[in-house]
Amino acid sequence: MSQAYLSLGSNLGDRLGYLVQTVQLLEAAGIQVRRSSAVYETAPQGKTDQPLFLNLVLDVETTLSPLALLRQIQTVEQQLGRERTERWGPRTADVDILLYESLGLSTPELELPHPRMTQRSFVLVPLLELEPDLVVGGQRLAAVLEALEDQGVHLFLDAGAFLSRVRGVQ
Ligand code: GSY
Repeated sequence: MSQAYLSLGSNLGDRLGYLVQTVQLLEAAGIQVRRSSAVYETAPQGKTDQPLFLNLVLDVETTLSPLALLRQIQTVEQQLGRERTERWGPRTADVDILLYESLGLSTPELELPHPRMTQRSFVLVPLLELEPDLVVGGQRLAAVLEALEDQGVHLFLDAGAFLSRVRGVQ
C-alpha cells in the first residue's frame, strides 16, 4: 500500500454533493480514504470570474502506481460529468494528486509533488489540518501558508459531518 494526499474541488451545481460522490467513487475504485479534512469554501484562484469552490484534502491509501491512480481519478472526474473544455474554468469535480509517498516525478502527464500546491491556500489549509508539521521540498508548509496573502478560505463543513454524508449516515 502507498499513501497519498489528494485535493478535491467543485464549483458547479450541487458542490457538496459532487464532493460526496467523488469520495464514494474513489472508494468504490479501491482507493481507501483514511482521513478527510474539513470542507472549505474558497475564492477561485487563477481564473477569478467563476463561482466559489468547495475544497478539501484526503489522506488515502492505494495499491495503484501514481500514473494508474491518475487514470482512475480521471475516470471518476468523467463519471461526474467533468468536461475539460476550459483549462482553468468551473468544474463539477476536480481531483489533484498532491503527494504520493515522498516521490518526486516529472512526466508530461503528472508532476509530483503537485507543482502549484505551495501557492494555493485552498490546498495548504486543509492539508495542514491533516498534517500540521508537513515539510515538502525542504519547505515547512505552515511557514509557506503564513507567508501567503489571504486568499479567502473559510470553513464550510467539518470533517466528521462530511464523512457521515459520504457513508450515508446523515
Ligand atoms: O486545480 C484546482 C481547480 N481550481 C481551484 C480550486 O479547486 N479552488 C479554488 N479556490 N480555486 C481554483 N482554481 C482552480 S483552477
